[in-house]
Amino acid sequence: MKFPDDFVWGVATASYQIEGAAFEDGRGESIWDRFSKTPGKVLNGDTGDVACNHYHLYKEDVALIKNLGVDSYRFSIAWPRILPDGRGRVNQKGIDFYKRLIDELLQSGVSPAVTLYHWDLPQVLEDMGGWLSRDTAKYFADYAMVVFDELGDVVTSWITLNEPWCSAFLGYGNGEHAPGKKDFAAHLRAAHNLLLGHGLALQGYRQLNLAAEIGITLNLSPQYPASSSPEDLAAARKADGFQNRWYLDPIFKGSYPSDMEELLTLVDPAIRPGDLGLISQPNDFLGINFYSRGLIAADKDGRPQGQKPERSVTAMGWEVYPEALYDLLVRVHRDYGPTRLYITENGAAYEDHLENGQIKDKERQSYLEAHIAQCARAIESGVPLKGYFVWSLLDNFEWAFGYDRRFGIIYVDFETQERILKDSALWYRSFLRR
Ligand code: IFM
Repeated sequence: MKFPDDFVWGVATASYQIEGAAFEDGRGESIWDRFSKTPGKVLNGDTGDVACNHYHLYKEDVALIKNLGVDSYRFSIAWPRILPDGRGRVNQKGIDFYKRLIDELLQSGVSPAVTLYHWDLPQVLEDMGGWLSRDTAKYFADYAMVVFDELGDVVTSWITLNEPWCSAFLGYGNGEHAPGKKDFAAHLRAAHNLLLGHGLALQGYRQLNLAAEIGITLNLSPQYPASSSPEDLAAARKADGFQNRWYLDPIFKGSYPSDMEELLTLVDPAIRPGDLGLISQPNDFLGINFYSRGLIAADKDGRPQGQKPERSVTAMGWEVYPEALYDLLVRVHRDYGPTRLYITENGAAYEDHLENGQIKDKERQSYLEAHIAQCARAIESGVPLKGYFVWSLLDNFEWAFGYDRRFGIIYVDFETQERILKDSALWYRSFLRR
């Protein structure tokens, strides 16, 4: 495997999934606080109240990051820690936490890659309509400006949104995530307002003339037809439109996919003149979170139906199919031509067994090795892939699955908060040394 010398190797996390300290130092309530405390929404009634207690253990965690030998650490900022009311009053203690964290990283020679929105919307804004309201896009840009102002001189890389498909569809479409709304048509409005928020934040950022790069992260997944029948081909194309092009097209082409008529009529009322221009302003990079592929057949009405995986699956039930990452990278480069690409998340949940102080997570290690190999292949084919971040540094709060699914390369004992490097972490460290 060959990688350029300046290739960025990293690990990633997100605020609600690791920080804990949910009620400390003036942090406001987020939609995930409310949702996780709603009976039946999260497995075992787990919440992010304590999570990995990273808010207090950040020094130890940065030492672990340094010890892995990565170049960069991707984490997210909790909007309700900065603006407990979603807008207006700034909570200095929240800003100070991220300043301390970034100082610690910089002193350790690790560059901070910061996501502004990884799903923890202030609950007060949800009460005013959340992402179904256009105002939230503006409040997001205002919040971003506060953060740029405070941390703009020390951050290396900015990501506006993490996986808007999840915020929109899982949050407002099928209700599996906070805020738990179930309205298919409405979720497309949420998606549009999220993208608008990205556009407004990007516009504000450009006026500051800061040096750091800025982009957006999408969760993309190639959708392969289950057969070569015209019906399956058309269904796979639809699934691709829904999952991938609905976000890629507005960001890189300034329009929603023209072949998705049924969705276009639903989103139309939300679009105002100028919106798509804002959304498609040039960004510096596209972040891709990649986990698996889709295998799609048409049902009797031609609708896309996911098929049973052909290969082994992870604890999430997601098929392990590394070649899809190569196909995806080549296709995104060819069809959209982003200046730079990063894999901002890639990793796997497996059941881990702690034996004699060790976790022999061979499957996770093979997953990572196989996907990194596909990255090398893509670079060889001319894809401007500039970095790769493992999801995740630590076992953490896996949203609706609570603490039941472990993605970390570092094991967390949630009773004692002890961290133990899994074999996959030891492998990643020696791979990076080599
Ligand atoms: O844990 C999540 C992360 O927050 C966003 N991307 C997918 C991961 C695994 O489900």
